[in-house]
Amino acid sequence: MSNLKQILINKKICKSVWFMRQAGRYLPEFREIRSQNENFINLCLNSELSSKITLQPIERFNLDSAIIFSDILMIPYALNQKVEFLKNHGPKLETFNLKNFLKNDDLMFTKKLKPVYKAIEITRKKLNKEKSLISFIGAPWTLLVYMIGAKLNKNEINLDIINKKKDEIDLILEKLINYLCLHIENQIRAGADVVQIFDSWAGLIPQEDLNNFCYSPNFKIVEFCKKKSIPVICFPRGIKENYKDFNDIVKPDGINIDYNVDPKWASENLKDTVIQGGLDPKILLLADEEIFNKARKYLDAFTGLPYVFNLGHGMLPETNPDKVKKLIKFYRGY
Ligand code: 1CP
Repeated sequence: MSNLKQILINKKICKSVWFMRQAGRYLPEFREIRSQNENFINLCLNSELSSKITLQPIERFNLDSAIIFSDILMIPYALNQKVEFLKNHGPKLETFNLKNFLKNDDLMFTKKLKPVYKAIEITRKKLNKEKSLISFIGAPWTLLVYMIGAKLNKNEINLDIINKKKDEIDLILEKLINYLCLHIENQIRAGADVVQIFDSWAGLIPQEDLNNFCYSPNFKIVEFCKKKSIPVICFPRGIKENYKDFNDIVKPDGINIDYNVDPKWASENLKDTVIQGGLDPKILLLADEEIFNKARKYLDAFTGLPYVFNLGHGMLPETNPDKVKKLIKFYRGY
């Protein structure tokens, strides 16, 4: 059993490190491949290349887990909503159409994502048995924000759209939960052994809607994973002190804290779960000693508890891979 799984399932206290967005943007070997593959969705659908990119950070840093190279927006793609990644702009989705959305079915969905599952199969064969292969999904709310075009900029959403379409949104979330559970099952069947749920825009949900849009959908997916004995890590980014309610209600095996959550507070308030991450990815842009000092703060706060070393959000594109290497060395020796 991989060490990540042992920590999540048996609450074993041992070292385990991987980084969100470890495969991609900041690695020169990724950029090389990316420069020859202009269409990002097609790159995610190229099983051989996707597997190769997944393994790049493992080869470079000998991390304990690999996360499959794909994207949360492969779900709207598989549900026949056109997705494009524009240079220096981010993702652009075709206008949402409920009728078209409801025409989808499980068989078509699985068929469109076959190359992702194939990439997992290829990667699992090449990856050392002691290492986890992490699969992931975007949480229903976070996907919805992209799908209905509610995202205004980095920190704001169009609440008018949300308020005007509440009934429709409940239906979309319900359907998404089913497809996401299917996607998890397919990924596990292909050889992944852990799943992480990215609720990247949970912090934008008004307090009174948290239950409906965040806790409840995450809970349903976690319940599904538990029924299938699939270890699951949740990442409800940006919900501040609501992390405690989230953890008490959703009860995932692991919870990734973001960099605004104080590690000491987390160690005292997030009970019966394995904590992962927290370190601000911006720290990796600083001098070595400053990086180590910040890392120490997390490692000290979680002494005697099962803890997975990771970041409080994805690695930044401007990160120098040598700094990553030094941080891993510091962690292994601490
Ligand atoms: O242009 C490029 O080269 C593409 C950059 C890129 C990469 C490398 C995107 C576009 N997605 C990815 C891969 C990716 N995305 C992984 C691969 C495995 C890894 O290395 O970790 C993962 C896990 C994701 C997850 C993802 N995609 C999230 C959740 C995590 C987070 O960062 O909050 C989100 C929100 C996305 C959407 C997305 N994908 C890409 C962009 C530019 C965006 C939009 C981000 C935004 O709206 O700000």
